[in-house]
Order: sequence, then structure tokens, then C-alpha cells
Amino acid sequence: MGQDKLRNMDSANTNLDLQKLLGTFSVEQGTYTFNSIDQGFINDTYLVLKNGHPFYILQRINNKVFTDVPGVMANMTKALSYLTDTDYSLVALVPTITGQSYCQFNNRGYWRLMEYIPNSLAYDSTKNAEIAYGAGKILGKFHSLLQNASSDQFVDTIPHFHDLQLRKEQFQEALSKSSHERLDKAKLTIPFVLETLPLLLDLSSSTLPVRICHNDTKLNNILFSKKTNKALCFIDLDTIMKGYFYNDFGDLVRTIANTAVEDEKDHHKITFDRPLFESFLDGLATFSAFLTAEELKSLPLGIVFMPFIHGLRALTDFLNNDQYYKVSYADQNLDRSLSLFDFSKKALSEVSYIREMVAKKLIQ
Ligand code: GN1
Ligand code: MG
Repeated sequence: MGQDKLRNMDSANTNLDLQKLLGTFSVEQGTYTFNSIDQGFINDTYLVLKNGHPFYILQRINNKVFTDVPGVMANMTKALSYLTDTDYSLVALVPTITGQSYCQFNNRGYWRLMEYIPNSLAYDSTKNAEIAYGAGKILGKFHSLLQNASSDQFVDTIPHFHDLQLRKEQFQEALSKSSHERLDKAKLTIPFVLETLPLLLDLSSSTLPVRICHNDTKLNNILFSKKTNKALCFIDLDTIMKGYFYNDFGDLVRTIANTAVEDEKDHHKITFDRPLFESFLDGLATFSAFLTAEELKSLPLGIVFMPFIHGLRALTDFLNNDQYYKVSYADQNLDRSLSLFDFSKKALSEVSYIREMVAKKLIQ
């Protein structure tokens, strides 16, 4: 994780609490320091250092979003048992002193601890074809390793997470309850939402194979080696549960082919970068044998679908006065929705080209 994402914890009190909290896990004795990582819209994350060196990642699981914390941790533990391969780094969970995968600390929520993977980093975006290739390859590897996981071993921790029909209903409800001020700011997005929904709703109710998916495969949830640039593994395993392959595919493409940040206000910076997309497909092609013909057909629209559903969720949360996502400034959810919709539009205008590339690179 980039140093820019790290902020020193300045309150001695907070340090003391976190020190005590760390003591509930099976860690070596010693004095640790904690740096908050301001990445992610849901959980609170800290890098835990010993003598200035990163040792662990400590996370408070947001149990307003993840109401079934035992289910989240059971899914994560189960998935990790499949994700063992010489070419895939293990995100090892550090158990508590009583052998649990997480703990409840006083009245300060649910926590888990993971080992830090040395010499690794994550990218918010990239212009490097090698990184795009590695991202495609690790996505293929992740799904190859999980392809035989039976879906009834996994809990639906957020039911209908990527179900557009549900997100449409939540949007409609938010529209009917929103303040005039927020509705006024959001109204320009509504025609696009209404005209795009029918095109994409079919994907949600598809007969595609159900797979165990990561469900949050944006680029900065992949760790790369600082030394070799090789993709090591996925992190942020909270949403591992049932899904469709196009969910994971589309979510990664939206952060590979588009190099702008998620809340980018200057939409000229939002592009569909063909060379980066092609490198990504080349990487995926090294591990894509498990994909069915029907799944391959779903991929082009999947690239339009994922930014669209994320944009719709951000817009809904904006209309609901930012109850779900953490926001770092007033209109961030609105800006996120506008930029995600813009990328969705740009991807839609590239659908014929995307179809051609998928056929060329993934269909033998
Ligand atoms: C949320 O907090 P983070 O970044 O891991 C969200 C994802 C979105 C993402 C960014 C449980 O994940 O679906 O892709 O923000 N996770 C949940 O848009 O809602
Ligand atoms: Mg996440």
C-alpha cells in the first residue's frame, strides 16, 4: 500500500486501545505502532508496525454493512483453503489467543488480523501494461483455484449484492424519499439511468454458472510484488460469496481500462484504454480454460454493467444522505456516480470492439 495512504495515528489513547486489542490475537510480544490506511469505503484498516517495519493488517469489520460477521469470516476462511498455490500468495489470518478468526473488542466492534505480505504494494490505477497483464492473470488464477468450490459451502453475506433489480428498487425508493436539494443535484443522471437499466437487467437474472467470486476486484485489491511487479494475490476478501464471473471481470476492467480515480470530476480523464485492456485479456487468457461459452458472451456487457451498478449504488447513497459509504467530502457519492456512469457510457460505445477482442484472445 502506498505511503500516501498512511496517516500516523496521533492519539496516544487510540494507540493504547489498539495495543490492547492486538493482545487478544496470537502475536509476538512487543511494542507495535499503528498507521491508519484511508483506503476503502467500508471498513477501518490499520497497518501494524514493529520497529518501524510492517507486520500485520488490522481491520475493524463494518457490521452495519456486513451484518453477518461470522458468515463473512467463515467464507473468507473457506476460500483461503482453496487459494493455496505456489503462484498465489496466502493472505494468512492471525487467530485470536482462543483460536478464533476474529474478535469482538469491548464495544468497539469486530476485528480481524492478517499477516502483512512483505515487499508488496497495491495500485489505484496503472498505465503499465505489465501490471494490467498481471491483474488479468491473477483474476484467472483466483477463479481457477476456486472453480471446484461448491457454492453451498458459502454464506450469502450480502444477498443480491450485484443484483440490478434490487439496486433499481433501492434507487427508486431513495428517489421518492430524497431531499429536494439532493434530488436537484442528481436529476441530470436520471435519464441515463432509466435508458440503461433495461439493457442490463437481463444480466442479473441470467442462467450463467454461479461461481464463488471475490465481488470487489478493483485493481487496488490486488497485491503486486515491489521487486518483480508480479501480481501476488487478492486482498479485501469480505465479499467472497456467490456471483457471476462477469462481476469480477467487469469490476477489474473498470479500474484497468480507466486510469482516472473513482470520483474524478474531469470526465475528459475518463477513457477506455484499449492497449491496457488487451494486456489484461492476454493475462487472463493464461488461466481462462474454465470459462463457459455463455460466460464468455456475457463479458462485454459485464464491463458496462459493473461501473453502472456501482454508479447507481453511489447515487442511491447520495440521495439517502450518505448512509452507506464513507465520504471524504460533501458530494463525493454524486461525483462517484457521475464518473462511474461516464465510464459505463464509454465502455458501451466500445462494446463491438470488446466483443472482438474477447473472441480473439479468450475464445480458441
Ligand atoms: C466498497 O470499501 P471497499 O472499497 O472495499 C464496496 C464495493 C465497491 C467499492 C468502491 C461491501 O468497497 O462494492 O466496489 O466500495 N463494498 C461494499 O466502489 O459495498
Ligand atoms: Mg471491499
